[in-house]
Amino acid sequence: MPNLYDSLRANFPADRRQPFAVEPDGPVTTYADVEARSARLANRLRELGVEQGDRVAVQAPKSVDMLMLYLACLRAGAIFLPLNTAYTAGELDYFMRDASPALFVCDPVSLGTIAPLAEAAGVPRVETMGAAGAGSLVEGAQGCSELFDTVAMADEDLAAILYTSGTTGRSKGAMLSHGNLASNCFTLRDYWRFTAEDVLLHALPIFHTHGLFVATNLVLATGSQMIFLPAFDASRVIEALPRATVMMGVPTFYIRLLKEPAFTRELVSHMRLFISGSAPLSADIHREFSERTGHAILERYGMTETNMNTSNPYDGDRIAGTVGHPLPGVSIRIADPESGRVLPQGEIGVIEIQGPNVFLGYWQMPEKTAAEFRDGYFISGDLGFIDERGYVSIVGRAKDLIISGGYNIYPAEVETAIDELPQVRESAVIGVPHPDMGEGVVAVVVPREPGFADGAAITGALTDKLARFKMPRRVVFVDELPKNGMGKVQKTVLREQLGDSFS
Ligand code: MCA
Ligand code: AMP
Repeated sequence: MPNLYDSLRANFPADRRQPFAVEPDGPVTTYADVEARSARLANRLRELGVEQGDRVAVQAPKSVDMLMLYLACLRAGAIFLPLNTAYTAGELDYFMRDASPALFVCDPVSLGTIAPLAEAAGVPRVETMGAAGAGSLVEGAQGCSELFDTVAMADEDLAAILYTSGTTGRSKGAMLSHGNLASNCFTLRDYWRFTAEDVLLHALPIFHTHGLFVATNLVLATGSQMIFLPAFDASRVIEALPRATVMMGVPTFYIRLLKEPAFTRELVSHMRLFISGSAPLSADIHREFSERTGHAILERYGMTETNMNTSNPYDGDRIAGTVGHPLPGVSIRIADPESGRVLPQGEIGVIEIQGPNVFLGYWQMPEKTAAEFRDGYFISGDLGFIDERGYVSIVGRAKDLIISGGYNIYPAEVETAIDELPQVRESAVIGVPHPDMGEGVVAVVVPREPGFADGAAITGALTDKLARFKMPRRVVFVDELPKNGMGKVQKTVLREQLGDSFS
């Protein structure tokens, strides 16, 4: 397969005046714009010294320009590296040093913080990109040519690196190739029956797989269009839905829409498809949604390292509480977490994945990569089983991970930050049910001084260290943590004791 951009471009509408992205109260970006603006940016990247294989790291507000930069990177053979806008300076310092990008693109308002950070980390260039066309990168590209010869790429050449946190603290850069992204996108196009007639409602962030690859690549791969919202806002989504045919979201989107009286059966009667993923969709929400709207949400299962693995069927039963069948070309098996023995159908074990969608490994971490594969299968860390009809269900996680509103939070990272505080002897961080976010973060803290119980002092001291979505929403003080005979904290006990923290 050629460069992913060329594979996508082959599906752009013949009439390039057709819209690609429509921003309510904002401009329309046509497919002619997509070609011209991505070419200008690709030429500008070259002027800035970005070569094939170089990383381009981006922490910028959601914008169509950022998508154009993603395409420019594909075209120039550079590796796109988007970063969550919530990351703090301390978190960014790590990414800069680990990925050594040739260029860092940041929000103009963050330049004062980012420029010295980048200099100290040896990043040669910093450019800015704002929400609405502002910033030095796009300005600098204005005079560049609208023509650019897209670089030929092999399937295994890198297209993007996306960082995912690890159970042992350090974030790992998942290396995704042109072949990974192309295979998944064209598989999903066929599986979900995407066509040029579709209008996707896009309210997801674009620094993760869901909003960037699943949503955006699918639109480009069908020459269809999207309604591009800056973020999820229930009333703006309700305003835009009458013009859409498909919506993708994390469960929190659907939980919030169901709270809106204006979200009615009539409002969505024309819709073709609602898709959910990134976190478990409860069977209750699935049921409530279908009672209210007549639509069965289609739930699918993915990971940063693998793109999408399974999906409920388009035509057949979309079964609440399951994530559906392995996608065509994707092989899924269930293994014993300890021995790796492949388990018979129906038994619960760790989900392992093989296919053209599975990433190439973690950036500069060959040992970690090797440790997460078994006989060519990627060990997901999710626990599940496959029923007699071939539906996969996820029942838990072998990895200590919290998913809040579709964002992953690794307790180990939060515990390390809390344990460094002078008031703290030790801590344990758990996720418990949260009505809006699915799971909410609770920190259980043993203070150095008995009687110390100032939760605000703890979260206040974490502000510069942790992105705000990782912040504990409740801090509980205890004299000691429950531990087993090996001295390991019994998080199950804590989850039972504190399970109703947010109810
Ligand atoms: C925002 N906040 C959060 C979250 N988001 N806290 C916990 N969990 C969150 N997910 C905090 C902010 O820091 C802020 O805190 C306060 O909530 C309000 O911020 P605001 O921006 O207004 O938040 P929101 O609009 O309520 O955002 C919630 C959201 C958003 C709409 C659910 O988080 C979101 O768009 N999530 C989608 C994530 C996603 O795309 N995941 C895909 C990953 P404070 O007031 O303290 O400052 S890709 C993936 O997982 C795989 C591959 C897959 O299968 O898709
Ligand atoms: P990330 O590393 O951000 O890509 O998150 C991937 C993780 O999200 C998976 O390993 C699962 O634990 C979880 N996940 C994604 N989709 C679903 C889903 N439909 N149901 C349950 N968990 C999901």
